[in-house]
Amino acid sequence: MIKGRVDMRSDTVTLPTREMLEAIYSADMGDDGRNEDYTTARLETMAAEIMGKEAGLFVTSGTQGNLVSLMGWTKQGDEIIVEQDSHIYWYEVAGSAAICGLQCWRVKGELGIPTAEDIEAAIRPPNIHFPETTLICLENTHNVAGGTVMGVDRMREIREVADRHGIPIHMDGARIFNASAALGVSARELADYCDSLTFCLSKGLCCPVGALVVGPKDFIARAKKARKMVGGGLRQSGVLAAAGIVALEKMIDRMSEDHRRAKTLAEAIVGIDGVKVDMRTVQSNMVRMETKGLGVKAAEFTQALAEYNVLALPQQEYAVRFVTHYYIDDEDIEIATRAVQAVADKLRAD
Ligand code: TLP
Repeated sequence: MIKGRVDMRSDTVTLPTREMLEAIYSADMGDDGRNEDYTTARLETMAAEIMGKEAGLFVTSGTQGNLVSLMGWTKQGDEIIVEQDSHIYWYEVAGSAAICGLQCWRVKGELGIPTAEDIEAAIRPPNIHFPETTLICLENTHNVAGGTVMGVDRMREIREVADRHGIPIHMDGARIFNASAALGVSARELADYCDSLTFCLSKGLCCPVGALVVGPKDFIARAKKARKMVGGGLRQSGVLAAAGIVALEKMIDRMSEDHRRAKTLAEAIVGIDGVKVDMRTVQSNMVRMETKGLGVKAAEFTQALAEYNVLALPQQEYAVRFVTHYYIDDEDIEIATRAVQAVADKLRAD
């Protein structure tokens, strides 16, 4: 991290820890295309075990994980159900359409969390004119809604709908360990309600690159072939997987620390004149702040904030996102709070 800079744009800015770099240095490697990279194989097995699934697949990014999962479950011309503001719909370059040939049916959730009834209503009945609904996608935690968490009861209800209609569920669990920490249940319990799940190593877990897809063996075999098709076949990927193993062993249990700091920041800035934070959304490691009351767009606000060496993401026209992570400590939260206060004061004075 750049010294003196408080970077809260995303948890993707995290650097590998010293322990990860040491593990990378001594990693056992081979050609994964020949199933000879034993470090990658170990990471895939670990991921599958943690999530209680038959098999795992190492992929280069969360986006690639979601893409090969869609390819593994669907065929061209199908329809998939996603939440209205899901990452798959907004931020994955329409890979679902361009590469998989899918149409997304968007269901609006309350703070990003859809109801089982709304999902059921979106499933297409048999009709010669209709595409077939072949996948339900969930996102936990939900990025655009501000890191909101889908609880176990809702997941169970959606699972019941999926089972009634014989449709698999894929979870974009890029931040599943944040969801797990926020709910106080294991990631495995959350994964139990899904057929497949993607989770990221390169966000709160601090790895330089990588994500995992887990699910049933036959699905993982299809996803692996799809990964090859999109150019994601790997060679000495142990160089990355070694960091992933450290992440799964050492980084998962500290998520609630990030959540505590996000809450501290939210509570400190919500009282500032003109700053709006919907405290209901502060559930994990994100704080979503609205700038309308200050009379500026998010990008103008973050630009002013950067002058205080505090970086936040202008996520939508009037929404700024702060994300806590391993490299943000209590002092950084105080610095960020003072910077938000200073920018807000200045904007009001102008
Ligand atoms: N999200 C990134 C950017 O896309 C904005 C971020 O900084 O939050 N699912 C979810 C819910 C995500 O938030 C992300 C990344 C992904 C998938 C994609 O992961 P990557 O970036 O590894 O492709």
